[in-house]
Amino acid sequence: MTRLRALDQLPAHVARPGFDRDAHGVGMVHLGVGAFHKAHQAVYTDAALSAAGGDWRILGVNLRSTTAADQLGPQNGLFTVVERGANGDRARVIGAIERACTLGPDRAAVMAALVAPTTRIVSLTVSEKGYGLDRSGGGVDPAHPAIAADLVRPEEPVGVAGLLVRALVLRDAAGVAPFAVLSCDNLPENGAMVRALLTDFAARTAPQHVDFIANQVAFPSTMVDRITPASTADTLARTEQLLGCRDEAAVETEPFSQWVIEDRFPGGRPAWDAGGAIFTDDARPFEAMKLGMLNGTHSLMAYAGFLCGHRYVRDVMADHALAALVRRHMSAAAATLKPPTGLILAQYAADLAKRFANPAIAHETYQIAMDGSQKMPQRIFAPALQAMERGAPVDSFAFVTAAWLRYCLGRDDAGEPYKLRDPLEGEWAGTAADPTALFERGAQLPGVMPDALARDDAWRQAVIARLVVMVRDGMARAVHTQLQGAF
Ligand code: CS2
Repeated sequence: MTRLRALDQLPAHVARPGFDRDAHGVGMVHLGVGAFHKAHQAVYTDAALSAAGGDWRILGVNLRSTTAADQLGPQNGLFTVVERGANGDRARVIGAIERACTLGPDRAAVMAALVAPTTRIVSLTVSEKGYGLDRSGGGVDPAHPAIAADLVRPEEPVGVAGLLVRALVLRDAAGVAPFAVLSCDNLPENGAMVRALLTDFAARTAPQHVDFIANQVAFPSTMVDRITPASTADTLARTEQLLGCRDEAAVETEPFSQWVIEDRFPGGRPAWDAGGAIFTDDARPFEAMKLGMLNGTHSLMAYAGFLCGHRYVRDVMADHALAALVRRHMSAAAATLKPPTGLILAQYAADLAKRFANPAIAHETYQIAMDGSQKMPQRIFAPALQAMERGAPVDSFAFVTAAWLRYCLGRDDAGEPYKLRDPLEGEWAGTAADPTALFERGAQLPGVMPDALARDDAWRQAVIARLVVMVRDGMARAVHTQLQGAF
């Protein structure tokens, strides 16, 4: 089967870039070229290039994985996004990525792009755990493997903070204006977070450049949203049918997409609004809404759903008891929020329920369950604290917390073991299936459960009561007890 490589080989029904790829230079470097970047920022950038042009193509960089480079290399950077929804499947080939490479073998090219004056934005999707953040104090976690390595050898960085600081130091020394840093991960105030990270890393390795990084680099915060499961053999087979050729880099995603961005780009930016992006002065209300209502509910579906034997999110939505808890959780999260201007939270919740139930999207609960220790703080604990401060009920947050702790035992209700896939996986080794011990272990993980929750008696009792039923009678029983309000 021929491989995707050029646009003129595509059938007419496949959408394609509306710009001449060779006529546009690289203006962005993106760290973390995975399915989400390809289905989200790359699509918006493609629309921006089609509508308004500019030298805004993307150099994709992965720190360790060679997958994107291996898949996109033979395809001249082209790949397909298949949108799967009620109106069937729609394929669109994206041309915004010039090429993808891997830091190890391509270090010289990556550094050259990062210091080039033409690179005006560096965007990131490296996942919550990729940054090496100290979750309790802000700044860097010196125990994070990449941070530890880069503190010792800052001139040959292997991690996110080390690489960005190195590039900014070289720019400062050469008198080159900085690039804007755009974190596109599901972390609250992701711009401020990455600013604190880089400033702290610089204070430890290049103190004379701290001022440049803290005061001259723009760190706009952003909210990103598009449900994008990991690609599978089915994704590639489906794409092959639509394209008539083979695309090893194809991704599938839902029709919905949202991007809210703080408009602070001193060196300019692509016309992402052409693809539907919303520019704002303050992304925080959007981030809080999405983290609490979408991602928090996802975590509920992941832990409770996985342990009830549901492989996909859509199966969770077909389980009436769980679907009812999903709706309740969205309401509980909504009650902690100030709605972003122009949005109605009840409508947002109703739209989310439809998105979760999309029968064409095979989004694995096990995929979402990954890295719970990095996701729970902003998705569940922050809104739980808000609810507590307002005197609102915390029972839905306590239920998700109990489900996560139960999941961290690493075996399902039938005793089948699974891997947690969490950077703190080792902390759980040997934990007994004892509700109090599980709560204590979770409460003691560094930087995960805020003290104000961990030390609150009512919270502790609410979580432990749910764990008692989950451990003794299984997750399905706990779901019903929660639904009946019987805890
Ligand atoms: C999910 C997110 O895997 C997860 O943790 O909650 O990746 C989610 O699908 C996206 O944020 C949707 O925009």
